[in-house]
Amino acid sequence: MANYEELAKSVIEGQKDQVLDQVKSLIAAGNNPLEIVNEGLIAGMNVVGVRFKAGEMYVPEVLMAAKSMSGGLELVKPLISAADQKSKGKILLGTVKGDLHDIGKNLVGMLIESGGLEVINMGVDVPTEDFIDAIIEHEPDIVALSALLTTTMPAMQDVIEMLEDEDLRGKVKVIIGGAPVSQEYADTIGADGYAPDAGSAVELCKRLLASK
Ligand code: B12
Repeated sequence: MANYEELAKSVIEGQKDQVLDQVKSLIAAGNNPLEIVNEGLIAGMNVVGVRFKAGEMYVPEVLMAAKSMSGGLELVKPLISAADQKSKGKILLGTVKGDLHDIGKNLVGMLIESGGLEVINMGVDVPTEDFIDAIIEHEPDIVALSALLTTTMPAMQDVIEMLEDEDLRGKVKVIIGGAPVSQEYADTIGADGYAPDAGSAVELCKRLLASK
């Protein structure tokens, strides 16, 4: 029988097939899908983050871990997304220009979806003007921007400034997140909100939707 600790270990080792088998067995055993994500998949990826930072893991290994985690997430996703629930709000989500990190963003998207909101995921390295075009096309309630690099954080400010230039700022709330981002930075660039993790991102979206 798989357990969360073993699942986290398989993520760290980048053993995708093992991760898939373990997630399937945890689901079959009736474990809570959110717990599988938080205590297995994310727990493993957190260790990867620490080891990568310490120079104990290298990019190819990190990518293998990331792919394993994403594979596991895909299996759990249908169980926690309330697809048949009527959407209570529309969220446009993307990683800003120059930034290829998407694990945390996808997790945020997945949990927001599971909270009954509609998510349009634009992917990674999204040019500022593409966000603006998509906001015009889809008219989301909230645009959620992710950045994992200090060098790409300013692209979040670019989106807000372009929204102001296009007279769209009043039409959409902007929230930001990602490891280097903070509430202080959100205040500095005039974003409507910041959340440190996927769980609080859902609460933040619901709070902003309620105040609309
Ligand atoms: C995995 C990873 C990669 C993978 C990305 C794979 C992928 N598909 O995403 C690869 C190998 C490609 C990669 C590449 C690079 N990386 Co990298 N990477 C990481 C690592 C180890 C983990 C990130 C991660 O997935 N964490 C797990 C998720 C679950 O957490 P998260 O992303 O923080 O997301 C959570 C919250 O932040 C929040 N959140 C995230 N987005 C949003 C959005 C909103 C709206 C909200 C509300 C909340 C929210 O909720 C999420 C879930 O709880 C981090 C280290 C770290 N500790 O963060 C480095 C790190 C981010 N990378 C770093 C660097 C330097 C790079 C490279 C430049 C390396 C290089 N020399 O090539 C390249 C840049 C490529 C590019 N242009 O983007 C640095 C950044 C340093 C800095 N301060 O700028 C870090 C911090 C590592 C380090 N300490 O040096 N990386």
